[in-house]
Amino acid sequence: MDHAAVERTYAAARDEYAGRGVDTEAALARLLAISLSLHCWQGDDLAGFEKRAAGLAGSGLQVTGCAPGRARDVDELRADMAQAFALIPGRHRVNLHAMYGEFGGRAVDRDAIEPEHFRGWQEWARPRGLKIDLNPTCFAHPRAASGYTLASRESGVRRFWVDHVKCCRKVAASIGREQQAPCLHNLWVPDGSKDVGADRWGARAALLKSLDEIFEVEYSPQQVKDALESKLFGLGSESFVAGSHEFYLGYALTRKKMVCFDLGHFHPTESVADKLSAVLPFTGEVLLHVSRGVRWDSDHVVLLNDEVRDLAAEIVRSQALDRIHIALDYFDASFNRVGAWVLGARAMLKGLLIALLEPRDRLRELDGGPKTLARLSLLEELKALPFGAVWDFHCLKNGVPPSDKWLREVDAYERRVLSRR
Ligand code: RNT
Ligand code: ZN
Repeated sequence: MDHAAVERTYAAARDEYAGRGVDTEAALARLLAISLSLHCWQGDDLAGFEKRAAGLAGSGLQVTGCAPGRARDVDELRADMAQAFALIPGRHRVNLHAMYGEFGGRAVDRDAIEPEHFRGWQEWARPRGLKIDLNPTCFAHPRAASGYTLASRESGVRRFWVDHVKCCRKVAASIGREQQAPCLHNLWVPDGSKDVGADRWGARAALLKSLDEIFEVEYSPQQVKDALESKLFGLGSESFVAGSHEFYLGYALTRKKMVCFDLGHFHPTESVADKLSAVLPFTGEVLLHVSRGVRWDSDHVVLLNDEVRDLAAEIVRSQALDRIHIALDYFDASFNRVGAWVLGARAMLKGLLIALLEPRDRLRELDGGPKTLARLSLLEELKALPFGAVWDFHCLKNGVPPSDKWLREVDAYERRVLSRR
């Protein structure tokens, strides 16, 4: 479809939505204001740039696949991310992990990470209008090999990871100051046990103590916003996870932090979408890690499935878009890694667009009472409305290929760059 055809199709769609009381232009303006935080770790299978190649020891994370072209250094990773951003409409964010600092070939341990190690990223991000977020890396390290970090009952180990997270918050604050916008700092630790244990109390007491020590240092929320990411279970932590949802929810509510909901970190029948209206009245803001679990927390690429559509609908219905931060979190090495970024980010944005195109007032009128049939029929009808035409128009207007045309550019990049690595 050429430009003119996209515009014609859009004009028809716009009228159809208008007939249902929906302003497509307003929806697109709101969509453009939403930034996703794009996770750098999809580009290199979570390898990072530390001198010591640590593998993913003690992480419970598993990257599978052997597509060619994994980014091997910071220049390659930035080039790949830039290529992905060029195919995603809107202005987005870069989500870093501590292990992606630039350490100049030196062995800098995790408790010695400094803001200067992230200057290069800031210099790269600034002219591109990208804001940066940061995650401590409490895995892929010999001191995480036991499977315990902040909840470790070995005081040396625990102290080491407390110091690491303190370093990361210092870096995040410096990034936030420099970019004149908060850096979202999200903490996930793998801590837990593979088999039946007998001291959940001790592990959680240690985690609580570590968190309180970490957050003794206060930073302005203009610079850093802290989030805590829970998990139900992981590889190697099947029997017990110290940082469970209840633990972090309690912590976040009493210490005024954010919780981070990862879509892969709950029982498969639990809905993160449903949690937003339950938690947001009590917490200022939340962070989302949008991922796709296939049978388990498998971190598959995000697709526009019912889970993502429900989540997007709840984000939009909350009318609190600025209090809900959306990051992506998956790592798939089985196909083109740049394409995986683009596919997942576009799927999330499409979900948000569909949600923004809902006739909100009409739906609310039909909620509750004897109007169930009318409500369900309208919800069914909305699924058939031509959001794809609105999406394609949005892409063209924002200088990125519509429909699946972006694939050609990803293929060309693979031929030109990735396959030569
Ligand atoms: C792990 C968490 C965590 C990581 C990243 C790499 O289960 O989802 O967010 O995926 O920090
Ligand atoms: Zn996550």
